[in-house]
Amino acid sequence: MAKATSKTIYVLNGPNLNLLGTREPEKYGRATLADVERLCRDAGKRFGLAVKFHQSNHEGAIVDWIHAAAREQAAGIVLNPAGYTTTSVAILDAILAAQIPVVEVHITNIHARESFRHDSYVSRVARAVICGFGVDGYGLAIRGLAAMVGAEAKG
Ligand code: CA2
Repeated sequence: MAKATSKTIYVLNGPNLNLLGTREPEKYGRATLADVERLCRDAGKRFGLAVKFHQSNHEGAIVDWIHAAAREQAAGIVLNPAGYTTTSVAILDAILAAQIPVVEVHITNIHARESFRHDSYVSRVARAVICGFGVDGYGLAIRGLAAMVGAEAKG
């Protein structure tokens, strides 16, 4: 894979993920979103990648950040679309337009949960999908994205 010129990745989080660590720990674990941000920045650093980390409860904000990532020619996006996973054609269209690699992440194994969580619009256009590893999935996604774009581990 050719090296990406950009050294920035976006990590985008959908609705209700601001509640991480404060509710339903049996499902989503005890790490907070601030812990996830730290984990992502540390993982990015290992590959010389700066991380722009965002969360929103609003679909349009996520679409806007995908556009921003594309405009800035970011190396890629790690995206947990949360409740928009199975509903958002707008996010699917934004990913198609962006033409940069997207790795979809879910904290839980969505395929072992209710059937309405299974059919992800994002998976149709994502370069890779990770689910069921808890918040460690974010680190795995960044490692995978780094390999995809030819970012080498530092040190
Ligand atoms: O497993 C995931 O990461 C999900 O994307 C999480 C979404 C869910 O709708 C998807 O099916 C799978 C829900 C995010 C809600 O986050 C909360 C975190 C803590 C407490 C309550 C909700």
